[in-house]
Amino acid sequence: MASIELSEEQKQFYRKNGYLLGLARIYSTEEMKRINAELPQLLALLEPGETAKDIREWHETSTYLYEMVMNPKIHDLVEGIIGPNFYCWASSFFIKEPFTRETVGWHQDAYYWPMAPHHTVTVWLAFDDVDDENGGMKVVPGSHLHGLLQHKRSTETDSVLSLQLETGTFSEADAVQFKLKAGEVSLHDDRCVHSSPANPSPRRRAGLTFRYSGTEVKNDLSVNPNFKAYLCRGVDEFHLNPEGHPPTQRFGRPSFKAVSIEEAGVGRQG
Ligand SMILES: O=C(O)CCC(=O)C(=O)O
Repeated sequence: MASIELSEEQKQFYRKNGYLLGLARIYSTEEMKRINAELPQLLALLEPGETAKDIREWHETSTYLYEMVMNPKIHDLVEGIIGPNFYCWASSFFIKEPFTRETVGWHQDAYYWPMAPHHTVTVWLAFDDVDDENGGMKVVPGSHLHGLLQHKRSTETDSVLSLQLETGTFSEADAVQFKLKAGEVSLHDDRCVHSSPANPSPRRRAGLTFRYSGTEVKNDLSVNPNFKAYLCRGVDEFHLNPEGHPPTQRFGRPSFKAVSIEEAGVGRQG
């Protein structure tokens, strides 16, 4: 597979702004068709009352997802941000069906996660073309440089998250609209302020997130006890986290219910 390493300019942009767009495509149109065609088999494992947002860490039990987690092209991008030694610990869907009201309130991922130090990048893989019409993500450039901001219980009843940033802690007017073609990815830092609005359009907006951290990042098992690190590149000199085992079946769900980011370590400082 051809390497798609980040240029020095792209790395600098990420350091300054906390996100990256305009990256080489990870999956071709044909590959995305195949990935989308298989998705219903994963969704079929949901139990009554569950939705796609309950699919968390199923890469641990589904080669369908694990193959994406371990995609060398994605690893090339992550290595440019995190460095040579990193692991993946999370995957989750954010699917907005056409004409739906669900939003993602303004937040910083690191506020929720019981992990230190902050050295995590999210890879957001577009399953559909995503833009301002179907609820694409918005990110505030440079917001990752100001530490963790105060969050409060969400007052947005349609938000899938339970917390949101206090108004006045960031400048919404500065936010950049993410636009991606299916098969492309964006990257964002775990302290970056971001959100996404509802999807009033007739087009689905589905994305799958993967979270990659440097091997020096430790999860607090007392808050997120099922945490498993899957080494992707390099060596783990620190052995701070339990290691995961690759899945053997195409589609399967873990026996545990993964801690959602809303329920995990809330209010950590960093
Ligand atoms: O997909 C979205 O709209 C939000 C995703 C998000 O909050 C994240 O990846 O951290």
